[in-house]
Amino acid sequence: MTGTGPGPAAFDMVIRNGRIATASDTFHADIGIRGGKIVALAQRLGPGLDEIDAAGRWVLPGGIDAHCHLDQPTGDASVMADDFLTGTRSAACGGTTTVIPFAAQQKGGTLEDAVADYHRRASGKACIDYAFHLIVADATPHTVQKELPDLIRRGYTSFKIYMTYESLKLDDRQILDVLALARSEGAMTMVHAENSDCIAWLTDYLLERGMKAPRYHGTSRPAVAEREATHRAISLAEFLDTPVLIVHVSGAEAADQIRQAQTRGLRVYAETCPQYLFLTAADLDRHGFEGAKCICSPPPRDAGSQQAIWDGLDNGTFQVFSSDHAPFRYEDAQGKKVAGEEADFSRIPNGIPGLETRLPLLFSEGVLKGRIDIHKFVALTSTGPARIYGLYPRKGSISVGADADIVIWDTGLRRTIHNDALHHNVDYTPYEGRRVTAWPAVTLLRGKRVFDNGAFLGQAGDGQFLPCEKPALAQPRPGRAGRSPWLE
Ligand code: DUC
Ligand code: ZN
Ligand code: ZN
Repeated sequence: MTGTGPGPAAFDMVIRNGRIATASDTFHADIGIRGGKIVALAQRLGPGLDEIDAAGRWVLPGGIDAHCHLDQPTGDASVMADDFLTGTRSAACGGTTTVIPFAAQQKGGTLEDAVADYHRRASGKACIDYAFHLIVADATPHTVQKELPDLIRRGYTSFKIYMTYESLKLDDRQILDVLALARSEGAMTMVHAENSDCIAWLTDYLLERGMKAPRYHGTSRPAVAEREATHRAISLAEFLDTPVLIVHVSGAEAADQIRQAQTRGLRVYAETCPQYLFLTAADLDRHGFEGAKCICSPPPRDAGSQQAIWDGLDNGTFQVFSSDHAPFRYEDAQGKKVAGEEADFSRIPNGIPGLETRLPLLFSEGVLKGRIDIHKFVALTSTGPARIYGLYPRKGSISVGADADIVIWDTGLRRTIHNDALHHNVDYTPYEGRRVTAWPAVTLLRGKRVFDNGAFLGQAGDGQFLPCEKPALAQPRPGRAGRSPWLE
């Protein structure tokens, strides 16, 4: 549609008549976009070269998927199905305009090499904007004291550490080294919290008794192992008086630890994901090997856990809702079947796809069913991650000066999720056959339509790398002198 008003167009694009929602407000206004930025918000703006009538629709900031794995080397014969082209294409079609995947250090390797490698994988391929978290898998003095400070200064201001997985995990002493560095540099530490030894012990126990099927993946990683590690991660962060963010929380046990810490005044943040709202252990018990499609860690749990996660989204325990997209094809010798269909659960790659379905699922089941309000939806899926990872207000905001990353939503739909309509490179979705009632009508990346009326319109290379600021939320809480006297 072209602007029809009098005089030369003042804007590259105007979105008219929409009902705009931010993390705090709802208002009706036109949005004027020039040079990829929001430059005006007002009742009746002049013409744009391009215009969209959003009457009767929600207009929200573009989604930020702050936890996804794209083209990440795995360390075994499996290969991730999505690279930066197919992954970001899929994200855009589901209303996401920024992704933050992981540049993962290999044990024995450097973070610098991981970052350089990851830029090569992303550059020229990404269709939406992207930043990188680091994964610190080898916390040597060189990595912690030299590489991390350098990289933080260059815009890599968050890093994930693991308490489980043989090739990735750090021990408590190493975790302290990383947390101390995060504190002194003002970076955000994300923790994968599961007790490694409990899982290894129980895995051996199950396999010795012939319990090999995919469903035993869930059995081998019980909630108590997640709860213990969550408690320990929080305690280590408290010991050093520094913020920490627990990723992919699966249920009440871990959520309770986080909530208690928050109530005690600690800067403990948390993320959860669609699989903990929409899947349970029963999905790992599908016929034959099919349960492998839903193997991820921590595993989906039960209906009570799902309710606890909904409660935590509503009551503020969680600040971030991400996909943890970790894509492996099912019918593929480099995917879920990398060790064959007879393989025991411990040899099945962990991870499920979810970049494209994250927002429609939460909008449908959360906002439209009254479990969370529209502001919470925006906070969890866009503004919260932007603030926590140092991208705000360029991202995660509908305000003058922000990037024009905007999603216009269709609601009241009756749509069934089918994998063949998705845009990732995975041959299944765990949500096959599930009904949704919301889907993006239009996704704009810096003012450009990348998804419109069911069609992907973006291009490889449209996405820009985003260096992140040091997040204010990663600062130790002021006024807590004396809590950790060993730091004075
Ligand atoms: N768990 C992770 O920690 N990362 C990727 C996939 C998964 O299931
Ligand atoms: Zn993880
Ligand atoms: Zn992950």
